Amino acid sequence: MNLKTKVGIVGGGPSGLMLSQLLDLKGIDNIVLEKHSKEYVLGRIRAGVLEQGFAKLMREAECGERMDAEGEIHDGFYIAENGIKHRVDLASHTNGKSVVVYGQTELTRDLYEARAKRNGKVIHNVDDVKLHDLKSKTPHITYRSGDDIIRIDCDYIIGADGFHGVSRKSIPSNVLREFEKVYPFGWLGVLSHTKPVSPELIYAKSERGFALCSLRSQTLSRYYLQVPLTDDVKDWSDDAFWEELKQRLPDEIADVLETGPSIEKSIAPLRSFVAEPMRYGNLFLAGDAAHIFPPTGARGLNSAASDIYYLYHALLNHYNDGDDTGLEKYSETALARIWKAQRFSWWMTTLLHNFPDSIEYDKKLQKTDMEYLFSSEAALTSLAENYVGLPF
Ligand code: RFL
Ligand code: PHB
Repeated sequence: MNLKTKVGIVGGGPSGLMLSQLLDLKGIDNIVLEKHSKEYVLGRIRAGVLEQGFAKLMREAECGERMDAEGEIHDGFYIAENGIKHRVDLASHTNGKSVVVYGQTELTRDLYEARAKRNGKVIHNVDDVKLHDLKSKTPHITYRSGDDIIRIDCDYIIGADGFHGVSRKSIPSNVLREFEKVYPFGWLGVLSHTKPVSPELIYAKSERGFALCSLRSQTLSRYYLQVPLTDDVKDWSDDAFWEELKQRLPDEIADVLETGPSIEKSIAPLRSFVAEPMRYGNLFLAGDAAHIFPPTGARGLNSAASDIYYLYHALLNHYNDGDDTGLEKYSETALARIWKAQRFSWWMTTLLHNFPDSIEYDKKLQKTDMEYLFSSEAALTSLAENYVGLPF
């Protein structure tokens, strides 16, 4: 069977769905191919903090209603260091900017619903996705559905299929450059139906390792612990998790921590990764397909949003005005912002974690970095402007 569309989008995560919805609202036909079922995609617990640029894009995609009703605006967060809590006032350091606490699961659900409402073409459970003739004016995608091979002819292919997807791997290795830093620890995350320990997020550095107190709502908490990569999630009972978390938090926080059964528990390794260029012929990479951030600065999903913003406008200019400048400059423009977000998430990760191989000199610098941060309005402004998201 043959299908035809303008934009073929590989990957039905937040990046792919968002671009699909934005293009469709402007009458640009597209098809999304997703490897997994909708239930599987919605079962992945990931991001929780959205910068304002992302929230704006959700509204532009006519998907912002529930986010605006149920998401929480946070204009600050805490950094705790060995028992002492410091507040980072985002609003006062950024002319009133803030972030929205709204789970990636909910946001993805909103995007799926919006696509369904407009009869968007989102095809699930596709196997063997392959990209062809990327350097030609007539690229195409093939995939397997049961015993059939389906071909989709398109003008452009968007690779929004995450870190393990097929798109980045379709770029010849003599063209693609990959920059990677793997951290010697992971994050053990727990989601639980308990009241969040703090109305605002707490990033806690302690001698036992890093911990994060986050939330999805006033009845749903999300907590993380830095753990060695050798740890197995099966060896972490709920009791062991809560006990370790308490030990890493300031006493006044640990004392009021509400504990309960976990409804999700998983370990994610921490990695910084960038692939360059983000374009090869008529294939454009977006989101986790092109870059990965350690979660410490909450940049992953937010950086996917800026890729989608640039691509959306570049494709609009192409189809509406025959202007290809945005497409030509996409890789350069997107990468400039990505590297700034990489710098920030690397810095925040380095500031807050215990590195097993760090020498005394590194420890002194880490301590000095923290002291400097809370003694300098300039340093706090730099942290705040990066956390709420650099402009795009
Ligand atoms: P996704 O979400 O990985 O979606 C890609 C989709 O492509 C599908 N796929 C394929 N489809 C067709 N054919 C193939 N061959 C395919 N191969 C794969 C996959 O099934 C999937 O559905 O990438 P996308 O859309 O670019 O979105 C990126 C975000 O998911 C990611 O950056 C964030 O979750 C990162 N992240 C955070 N980001 C933030 O901005 N703020 C946060 O607070 C935050 N917290 C986090 C995070 C990521 C975490 N983990 C587990 C990695 C917390 C954690 C713990
Ligand atoms: C989350 O709530 O999952 C979360 C929040 C902030 C981060 C990372 C993850 O920096």
